Amino acid sequence: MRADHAAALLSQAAGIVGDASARDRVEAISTRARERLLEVAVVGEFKRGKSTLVNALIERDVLPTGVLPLTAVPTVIEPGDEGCEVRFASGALEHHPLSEVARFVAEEGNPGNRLGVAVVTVRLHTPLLDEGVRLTDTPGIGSVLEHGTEATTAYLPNVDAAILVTAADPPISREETAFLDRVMEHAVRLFVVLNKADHLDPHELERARAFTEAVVRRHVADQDVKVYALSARSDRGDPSALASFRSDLKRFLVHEREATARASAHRGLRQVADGLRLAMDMEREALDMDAGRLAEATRAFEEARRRLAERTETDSARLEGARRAALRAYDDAVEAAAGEVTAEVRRRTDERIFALAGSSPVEMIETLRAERVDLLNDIAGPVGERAAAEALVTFARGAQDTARDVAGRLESLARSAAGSFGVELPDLTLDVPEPEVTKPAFTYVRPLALGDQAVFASWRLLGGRGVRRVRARALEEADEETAMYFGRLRGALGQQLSDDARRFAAALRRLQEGLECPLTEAVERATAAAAGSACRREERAAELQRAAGLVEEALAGLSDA
Ligand SMILES: Nc1nc2c(ncn2[C@@H]2O[C@H](COP(=O)(O)OP(=O)(O)O)[C@@H](O)[C@H]2O)c(=O)[nH]1
Ligand SMILES: [Mg+2]
Repeated sequence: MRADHAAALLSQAAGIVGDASARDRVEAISTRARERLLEVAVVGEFKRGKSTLVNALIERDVLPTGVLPLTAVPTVIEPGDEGCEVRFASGALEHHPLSEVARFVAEEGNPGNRLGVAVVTVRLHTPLLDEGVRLTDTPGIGSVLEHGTEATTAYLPNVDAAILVTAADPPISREETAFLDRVMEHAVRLFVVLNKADHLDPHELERARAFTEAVVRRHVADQDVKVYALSARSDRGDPSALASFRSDLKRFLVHEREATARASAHRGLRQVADGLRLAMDMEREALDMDAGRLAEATRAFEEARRRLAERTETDSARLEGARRAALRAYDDAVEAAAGEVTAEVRRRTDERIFALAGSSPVEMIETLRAERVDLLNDIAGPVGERAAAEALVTFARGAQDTARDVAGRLESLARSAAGSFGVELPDLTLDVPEPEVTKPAFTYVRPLALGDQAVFASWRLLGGRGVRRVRARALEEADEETAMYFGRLRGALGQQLSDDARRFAAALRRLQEGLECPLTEAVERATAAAAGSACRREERAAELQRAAGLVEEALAGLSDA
């Protein structure tokens, strides 16, 4: 049975029963299932033709090609009103026309990412995007390749499919095969494109394709991966190869969309159905109770609800605790590596001072400052990323514990409600949310340096002693900036975790209300119905009977699918 048929039956049943909140939930579940976008990441080494391929897939030249991309800035392409949204590391948001994308994502327009861009989101309508797809053009493979499985666990699960773009010259690289291993761990559907087919003659091309396929299959044993040899550039090679890739990709996306939407809608709908069924059973039993017994059952239910409310109050505190534990994990990881990072930054600074020996003190300090952003991204970057990933994993673990607790207490509310009204406890499906953790948007930008140029200039007169002063000053700045790097990343992480915690608390609240509201309303309706005439009670019993039939039909449909 299709989820929308089950949804229609449940909505009708909720209408008969008079449970408006169940009807709203059914509506929300259907909308969410329809609106969820599939995430497709396009990865590969620089210059493989990723951006060219994305443009070919969306049939518009939106992304700059043949440019040096900024490693820290991914470009997200999703369906929406035409335009480009630039999010900065500072949190600021700007809107620009599509023609300006290059200004923010390419080294040329934004050298060293001095604008501090975190992510660029391009919106437009094209047939592929309107299927409900979000593409991410990643700047290079390093940004999706994480260190260690735990770290990747925090990032990759949200990706539905990855397109690895490689080419024959040079052949598939170590970084690219390392990426394949990650794909394996996370059951992400993989497509491999061997681009620039027009560079090879048919014989060479077939050999390159077979070689790439053999390498891929060695790494991704459980997927029957096909390697698509094609030319992403529309003015090169055989256009039918690109067309065939596009149609396979589209077929997968349409199918996957239906399957994932169906799976999540089914879980949600089953929960609504279980809640409705229990509520109806309670109300039916109540219709046959005498006033004294009904009052007693209601009191017992209220008591169970009160206990539930007490424990609910601690959820936010527990999530806040998980957030703090996450930041501690970050601090510990940074602290463990800080000595090494500082020493390496100093060593590289010294090397540069030696290389810059002919320059004046002012020039030397300015050059070292300008180079420090890259130096820190290089040395502190991977450490920071690992530490942030550890923090996210720590948070996710704490959030999962909280979710398990909520599920346990909802089961006990249902048990106590069923017990006091003397109805059989159904198998409850609780659509327990998974915490979604997001990697913080962070780009290190140069701090404002307040240098005293006159003092630096005067150091020239000191000869060898002047160089010593430059060195002392440069090392001091290097130390300060290393600490600043980790501090700013911590700030971005803390903010991100607060957002994640807030969203997760809301999801847990929805889970709880999904069961608590229908039961509470059922008890209220039962009290009202029990006070009515015998004739009205009979009518109500018949309505409940009819609604129960619809719920059973919906549940039967949801369980065969
Ligand atoms: N001959 C040929 N060149 C291509 C093809 N696809 C991309 N290119 C070129 O390869 C260069 C890098 O492409 P780009 O999309 O910027 O690569 P990215 O860094 O992976 O995003 C550009 O000059 C493209 O024009 C292709 O199919 N054939
Ligand atoms: Mg590119």
